[in-house]
Amino acid sequence: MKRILLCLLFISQLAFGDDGYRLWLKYDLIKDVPKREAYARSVQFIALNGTSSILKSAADELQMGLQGLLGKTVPIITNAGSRTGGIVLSVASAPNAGSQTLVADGYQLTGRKSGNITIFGKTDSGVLYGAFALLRQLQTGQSVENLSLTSIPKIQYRLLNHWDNTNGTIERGYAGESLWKWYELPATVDPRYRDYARANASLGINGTVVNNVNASARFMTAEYIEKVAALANVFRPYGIRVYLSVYFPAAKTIGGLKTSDPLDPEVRKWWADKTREIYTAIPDFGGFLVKANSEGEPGPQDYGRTHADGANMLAEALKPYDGIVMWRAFVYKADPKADRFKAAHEEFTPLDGQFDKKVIVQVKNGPIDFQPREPFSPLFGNMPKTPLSMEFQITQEYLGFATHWVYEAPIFKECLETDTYVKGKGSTVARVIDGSLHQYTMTAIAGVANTGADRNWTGNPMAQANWYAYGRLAWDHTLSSEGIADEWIKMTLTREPSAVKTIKNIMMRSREIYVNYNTPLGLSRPWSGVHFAPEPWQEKSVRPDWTAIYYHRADSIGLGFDRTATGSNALAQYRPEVQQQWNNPETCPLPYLLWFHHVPWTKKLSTGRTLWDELCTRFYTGADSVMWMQKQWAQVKPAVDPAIFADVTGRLITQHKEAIWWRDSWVLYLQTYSKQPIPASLPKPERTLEDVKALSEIYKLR
Ligand code: BDP
Repeated sequence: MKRILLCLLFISQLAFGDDGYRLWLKYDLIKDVPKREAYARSVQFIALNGTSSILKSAADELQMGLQGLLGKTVPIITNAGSRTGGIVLSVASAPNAGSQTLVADGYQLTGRKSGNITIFGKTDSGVLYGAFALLRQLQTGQSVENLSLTSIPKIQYRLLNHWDNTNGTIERGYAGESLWKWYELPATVDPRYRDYARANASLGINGTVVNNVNASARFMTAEYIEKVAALANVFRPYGIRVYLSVYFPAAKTIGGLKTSDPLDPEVRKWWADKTREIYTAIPDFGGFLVKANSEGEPGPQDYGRTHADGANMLAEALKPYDGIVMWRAFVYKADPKADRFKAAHEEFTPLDGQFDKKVIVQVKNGPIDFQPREPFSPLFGNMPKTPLSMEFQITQEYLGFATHWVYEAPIFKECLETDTYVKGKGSTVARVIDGSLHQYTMTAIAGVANTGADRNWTGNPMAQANWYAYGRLAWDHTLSSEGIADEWIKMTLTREPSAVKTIKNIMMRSREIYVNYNTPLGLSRPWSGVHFAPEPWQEKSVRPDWTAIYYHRADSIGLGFDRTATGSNALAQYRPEVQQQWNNPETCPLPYLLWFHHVPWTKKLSTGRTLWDELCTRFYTGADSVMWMQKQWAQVKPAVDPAIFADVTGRLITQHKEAIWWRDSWVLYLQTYSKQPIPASLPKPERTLEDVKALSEIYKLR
């Protein structure tokens, strides 16, 4: 009877399938027996000579990983002595690190057939990252004999930003409630926090901002500091520091002061005291992230002070500690005549050189707001005296939430690899943020997290790849999107070569497909609301730059935002070489065309089609390509877990339906201006403009 029950339990687990919880740290048994045996010979012990909690995490992770991958318990010993055939963890520089000397959190893996595999790190964290790198070698089926691998992070602060609220909701979160159970903390510490830390450490992420940039002052109260300290205790052994988003007027709202003017001595004292209180509870606290005078959030300008005044006040409070201020540049005023594109540059470049050494200005990748495709922010390269950090969005606010499959590495790479030309050719955005262009004293990168309490962390299992890709690029922006996808697929989904190839192909094309049915040719859609339903017709809002028509500027003549000298002249914020690429509508690359030009409907483009025909073609091709994704995905069925397969299959059905919805909405709406027929080769939408409008209205209902 007992046997039957056990059997049933096993079968039901099989039927249940992979729930995605283990992310890319699955550590499933390596099926290739000769390979597994070869690995097993090289890793007969783990020598840990040290007691730090981070080194212990490294040894524990290796032991757990090897148990799963090789099916054997590898003992942790304190000293390898003359033994060979094991893994040695060593906090030291490798004897012959070659051309790359180990710095910061870098690691080096060395191994010889007859000796040991040594994981060198200059810091304990370096060893931890090396341990994960070694596991990655095994997980992706690479040899560990004659190992010689050195890797050094190009950016110093590699953070996730969580837009999580005290009530458990996540702003722009699509994977369930917040991971942080504020009501239970600090007494109850969910074991999941540790798995969160492991996943991040496996990528080299070393900091996390736990609360929303639209911050609650509650995080500055003793009650919440204690809760955050409990999280910090879990993250510390994984080399992850916690940071907090700041509600700028906290000195007034919870401190009881009459003002929150950053130049007021009492306000400054309040922040200094508050910071001391935080450091007493969290000795390795990372610092503050601030959204001020942005989208209705209060800030120093309420007192006639500048962003630099506000940031420097917090920097002063942090002076006795090893903490930093990350001051966001995401600002734009509700001015109907202004171009939101220009706002951050106008506001921040005059302040270059005025920020304290502890301040880094955090800039979104594009000048507007995480659009499916945006030109790079013109702030990059234009603040040589102020360290700038990059803010990417991993959560798919404008990318179809958790239903649409969009692999984001190409979005991140596209921005990082763009040339700003500020110091001649080769002055890429990546070189701005890794500090090499202006010799910044501090470098940072942030990704707005896509995690939530859903069992599989990210809602759509394929969105795990975006967390993964962000982390890998934060460590080393020279890695390729394709290489990262390859690793992730092998660690997470399958190692069957043709399935790996098929999935990688879908991933690599997914972003362009999305752009085609959503915002082709440089359209954008940062209008107000939930950022999901198409609403290109939206023309009323509390502010003009929260309407759709503000961005696409459709009229009887054409479409697009003229940002050349005849329009807002936002292009002037870029170097002449960049302007040259974009300021001529004849030569402007099509992906950026409508970002910079108001183009007549009948204008012939480089494709040989008119603007109108090209738009229609892209909307239709994009929507049809989701069917291609479906067909490709169907082919990998035998190679991936059945639960994951079914989950993604379902999401692709929804994605296709919604892609058609986006296509129809744009085409039917723009047609009221273009007055052109849909090209004969394309089928007509099966519904009217009224139908799609009604559909979008549903999304506004409570
Ligand atoms: C926008 C989001 C909004 C954020 C804001 C920000 O729609 O929820 O608060 O950015 O980054 O993309 O501050």
